[in-house]
Amino acid sequence: MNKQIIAKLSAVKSDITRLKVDIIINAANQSLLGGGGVDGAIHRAAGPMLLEECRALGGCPTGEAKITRGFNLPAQWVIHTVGPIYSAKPSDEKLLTACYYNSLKLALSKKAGSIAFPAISCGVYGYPVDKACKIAVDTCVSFLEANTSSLGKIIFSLFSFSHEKVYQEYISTLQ
Ligand code: AR6
Repeated sequence: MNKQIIAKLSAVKSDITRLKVDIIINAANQSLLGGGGVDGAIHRAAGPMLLEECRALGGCPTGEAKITRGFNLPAQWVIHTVGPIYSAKPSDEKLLTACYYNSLKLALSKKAGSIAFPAISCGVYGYPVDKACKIAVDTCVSFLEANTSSLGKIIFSLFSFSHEKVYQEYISTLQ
């Protein structure tokens, strides 16, 4: 495993709405019109202009991603992606992988130096965090390997110490 790539990854217990990164990722729903969890927190912190910009996007299918400005957030951009509702079927993994891949592609198009992901689908959508963590980290590593020296750092912003531990332990197995 390429050490320089692993060094770009970190997992921290944090409120993603407070991170001073170029782009944060939102775990949204297909309407893109806000909701609870991290989606609600991002809309509250960004202010009402975010909802206005989201309204013009016309929703987003599961696994895809769309970008808006960050408005009052410290982050300049928000990438909204829609994770799968966990069903224990093989399609879950495909769709969650697509969320990370499509978000990373958009981040690359903005030449982002730093981006932060929440644990997409691991709240209301019920995805087991150990499975979701592996998909998140593996997809980011593959993307960085295929697009060397493109993106700067990738932060996994976790909302609990238990989730932080799952991510940190998995990342440490890669080194
Ligand atoms: N910063 C970082 N992570 C957070 C924050 C925060 N401020 N707030 C919550 N989390 P969820 P989902 C964590 O439910 O499962 C929404 O209503 C949270 O602890 O936000 O993809 C949408 O509109 C969990 O680990 O997203 C959709 O309807 C993770 O973020 C639906 O929920 C994701 O939990 C999407 O469900």
